[in-house]
Amino acid sequence: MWPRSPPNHKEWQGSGTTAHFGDIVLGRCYTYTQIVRPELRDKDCQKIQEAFLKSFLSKDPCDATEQDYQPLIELANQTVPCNKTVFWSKTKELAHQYTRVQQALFTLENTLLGYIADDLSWCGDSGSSEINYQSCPTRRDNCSSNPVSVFWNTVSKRFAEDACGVVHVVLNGSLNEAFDRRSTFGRVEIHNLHPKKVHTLQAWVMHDIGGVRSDSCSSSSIRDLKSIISERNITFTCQNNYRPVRFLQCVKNPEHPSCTSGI
Ligand code: N1C
Repeated sequence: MWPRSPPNHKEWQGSGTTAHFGDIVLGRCYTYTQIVRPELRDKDCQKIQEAFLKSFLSKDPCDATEQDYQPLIELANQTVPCNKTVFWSKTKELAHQYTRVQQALFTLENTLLGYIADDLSWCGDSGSSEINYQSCPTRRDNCSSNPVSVFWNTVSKRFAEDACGVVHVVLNGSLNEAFDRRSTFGRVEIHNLHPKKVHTLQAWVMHDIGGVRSDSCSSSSIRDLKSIISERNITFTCQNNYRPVRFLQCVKNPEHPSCTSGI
């Protein structure tokens, strides 16, 4: 009897596990703990790799849970200092460019777990202990509890719970809605900030240079965000085109009028 689908048959609609997944995880773990943040040099990258693999191997890839990732999260645990957390939504590249310059600031990908998993894909199968390099399930397979989505939901929740002081978010003001309740930021992170620890959320609404100014601090989507935050007894502030981040956008467009005169 053939135990599973034959090789090369694509079971799911999403791309499969990133080639060399295990090696990439181990390599990124060493890069981060030995070079990027040597204060974490005592982390056990072998154990972290093993815990990551165990979180999804031999399991139904449409039934991943927060618990699957608890051992990994505990091994990789790290403290982000107060006032240094940066969230983002639809502005990943810009937010990362900013934290690259402001090295004291942390997006989730500037923490060990986010750094290891960034842009990777992974899944297994309940009927085998192998990594599935052929295909992985997505929402299109009617499988929202897939290992990658559950991972980002779980670690985003934890990242928000751990935040303290003033926290920041970089939003995309060139979209129809800079704040989207369905995004990870809108669905998970803002609801998991602890009002006793986080006193202010500072939003930076950035417009693409030469793009449309669809949404700004005075728009309805940002009013929506403000009301959710205020109801949670956290102070909300908002700035359009926050200058330090605008300067990064201007590096690529130095002659644009918004970069040569006061912006
Ligand atoms: O849904 P989003 O953005 O609002 O999620 C971003 C938000 C950030 O503040 C992060 O802390 O949630 C966290 N986060 C990641 O760090 C992350 N890295 C990679 C959430 N998702 C992340 N990914 C992948 O990008 C993941 O597969 C998820 O579905 C997308 C979300 O990107 P988005 O819609 O721009």
